[in-house]
Amino acid sequence: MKSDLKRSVCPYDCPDTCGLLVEVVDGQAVKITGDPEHPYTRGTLCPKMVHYERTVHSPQRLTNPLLRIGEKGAGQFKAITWDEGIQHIADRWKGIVSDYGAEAILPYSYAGTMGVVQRNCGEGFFHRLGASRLARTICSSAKGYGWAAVMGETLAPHPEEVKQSDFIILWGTNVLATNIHLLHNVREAKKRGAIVWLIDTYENPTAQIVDKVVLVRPGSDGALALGIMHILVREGLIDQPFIDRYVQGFEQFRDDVLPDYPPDKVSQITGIEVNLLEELAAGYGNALAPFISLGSGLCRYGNGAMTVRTITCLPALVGAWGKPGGGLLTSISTSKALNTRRVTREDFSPKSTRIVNMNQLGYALTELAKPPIMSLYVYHSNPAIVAPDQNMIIKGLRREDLFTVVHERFMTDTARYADLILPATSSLEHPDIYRSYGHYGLQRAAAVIPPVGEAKSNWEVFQLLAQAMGFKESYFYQTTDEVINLLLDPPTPWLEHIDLAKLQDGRSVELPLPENYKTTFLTPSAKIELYNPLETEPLPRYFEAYGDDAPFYLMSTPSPYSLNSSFNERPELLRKKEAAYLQMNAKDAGSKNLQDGQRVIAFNERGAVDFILKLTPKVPLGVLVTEGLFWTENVLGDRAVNALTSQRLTDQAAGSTLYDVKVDVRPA
Ligand SMILES: Nc1nc2c(c(=O)[nH]1)N[C@H]1C(S)=C(S)[C@@H](COP(=O)(O)OP(=O)(O)OC[C@H]3O[C@@H](n4cnc5c(=O)[nH]c(N)nc54)[C@H](O)[C@@H]3O)O[C@H]1N2
Ligand SMILES: Nc1nc2c(c(=O)[nH]1)N[C@H]1C(S)=C(S)[C@@H](COP(=O)(O)OP(=O)(O)OC[C@H]3O[C@@H](n4cnc5c(=O)[nH]c(N)nc54)[C@H](O)[C@@H]3O)O[C@H]1N2
Ligand code: SF4
Ligand SMILES: [Mo]
Repeated sequence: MKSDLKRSVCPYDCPDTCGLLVEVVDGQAVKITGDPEHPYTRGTLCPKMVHYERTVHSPQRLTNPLLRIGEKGAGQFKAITWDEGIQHIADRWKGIVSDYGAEAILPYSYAGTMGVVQRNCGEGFFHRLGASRLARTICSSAKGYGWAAVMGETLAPHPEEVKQSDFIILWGTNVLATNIHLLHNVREAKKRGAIVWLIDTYENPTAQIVDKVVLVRPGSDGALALGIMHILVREGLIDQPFIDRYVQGFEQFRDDVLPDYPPDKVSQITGIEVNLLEELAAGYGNALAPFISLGSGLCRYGNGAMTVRTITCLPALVGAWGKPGGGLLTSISTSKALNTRRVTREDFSPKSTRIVNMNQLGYALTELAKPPIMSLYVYHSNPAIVAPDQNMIIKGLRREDLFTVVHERFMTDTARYADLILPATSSLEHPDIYRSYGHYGLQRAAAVIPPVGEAKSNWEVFQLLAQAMGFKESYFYQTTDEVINLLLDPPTPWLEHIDLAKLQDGRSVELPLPENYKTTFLTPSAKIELYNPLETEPLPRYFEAYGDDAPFYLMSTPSPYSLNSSFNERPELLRKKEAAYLQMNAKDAGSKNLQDGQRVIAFNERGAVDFILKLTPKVPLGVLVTEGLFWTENVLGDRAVNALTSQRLTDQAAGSTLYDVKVDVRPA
């Protein structure tokens, strides 16, 4: 038995983008370890990926194209060949295009793989087809918008910076589950004496490792940030020389906005005691190098973009950007390092086609007209579980006249509703190149094992579809490696200074950061824009989230043992998640006459979902928490948590409002 050790990259939607070493025996991946030579992740992996080979070679992998033979959603299929499958799709699509126009076809994809080619190559195909476009805003578009309203295209701080900070705020992020390598850096800072605060809506698992926890009323963080800044100004804890040199609009902000947010008023809005507010503001204002790690939870509200914009103003007031270890990290954007447009091929689009928001798939499938959606093509996403308003999505997927194709590795809830399923490769079976949104690494990965069964990669399927639809553009007839090369050549300014040989060899390379990048503000004014004249609200202010007419806010947050709806194929990880629990404060349970361990139903105007009640002091009054997304086969009832969430969008950037949801609870 010959054993080979090959390099690869974790393909999942996680900021860490770890380097992997894969032991391959006879074409099978037998062991996965972290790559100790990876400059940032240095050989450690999370509990999900230490046995990635169990996902790759899972007995549940889809290995053949499948055609529906039973009712929609019943999960009855027969195996067909790839030729039959592709021909069937092309025939149906040609009919739909001639009867309704190509906009009656809707692609749906998100982040099953983060590889730049496999993730984006479908866009070239669907632009050429003239299909409706998908606004891919389920995750954190509002966060990106809020950051950019203040900082423009300024580069995010390197995550190693946090090691030098003496005061760290983990704001709306459960790094123990979702960003473990940042947590390593936080721990190192802590060893050197840094004080760490967590600001969240409940004591999430990361609370165990911090010094102070602030529980904020869901959706009210904007008011909290304004309250902190009010105190900073009142106490003179601002960095006036930094402000004079680098900040636009401080005086207006100080005089027109901050007086409206005194501590007692902010305490009422946020539910945070005035003393704690004062302590937090004093700690932040007196720190030598305060650092904020800002998660996405708080951006998924009706006021999410404004909340992020407001928090992003904080480091400017204390001059944190000018100090090693200071600043604020939301996401790292290195999209400009690659020629991504050479893969997404906007230029193939015949005209500006209709845009459908991915958070409103339910409406799109049930209410959209002129033309209605007659075909849905889902790849590397599982909207029946991850997207809001599950009942409306399922109503749409049940439509007899909707032709649904799902390209997947597993029989997900979405795949069950397909008319035709195509088996997808895992990341070990196809080549790609990976950027990261948590560090500055770039890494190319080759396929390290042959495809499992008859699985094909996203790019290979779009090539077959292009051929069957009669597309002649040479773009569609290139190998995956040739497409990767399009991204790298001609080299963007960022790539001019990296070790290309190392990249081609499959090792991670760090994109170089310019000197003084933390005080080089890439905004129209070249300053940090507290006042932004291009915004309809030129100055940040607080307004309320949507909420619902129900008593409890519902947080549906990530679990360490799954990633969105991925990893539900792993029995040992499912066992660690135990069950779909609904965490509740004992006092709230008492007033509802509910007991620990009891089966309950959370409900609102959109749906009803069964949970097992778990009483815990970690959740404050008026808040409920469920950790992890489950496939429906692993929950108690027939619906999962997104039957409760809404299709409403954020204030800016058309993001999801997955946490801006209220429910009531009753015994099952
Ligand atoms: N209630 C609630 N809902 C949420 C969230 C939440 O916190 N609460 N989180 C939201 C967030 S932040 C996000 S980003 C979205 C994520 O939503 P998605 O991007 O849909 O993520 P996954 O659920 O991981 O589903 C990805 C699917 O892609 C498949 N896949 C993996 N690799 C490939 C491949 O190479 N090709 C193909 N064709 N398929 C592949 C996997 O098997 C998996 O079933 O979910 C959102 N939904
Ligand atoms: N293990 C694991 N890792 C993951 C994922 C996963 O599902 N599992 N998902 C991946 C994806 S797609 C993403 S986008 C990232 C997400 O990662 P992050 O953006 O870092 O956010 P999360 O860790 O999801 O934590 C969200 C936190 O926000 C809190 N929160 C909700 N509402 C509010 C509010 O109004 N105010 C405040 N202050 N806090 C609030 C929640 O309680 C929760 O603790 O993680 C990625 N990594
Ligand atoms: S999911 Fe995140 S932490 Fe886990 S191996 Fe992948 S990149 Fe690393
Ligand atoms: Mo996400």
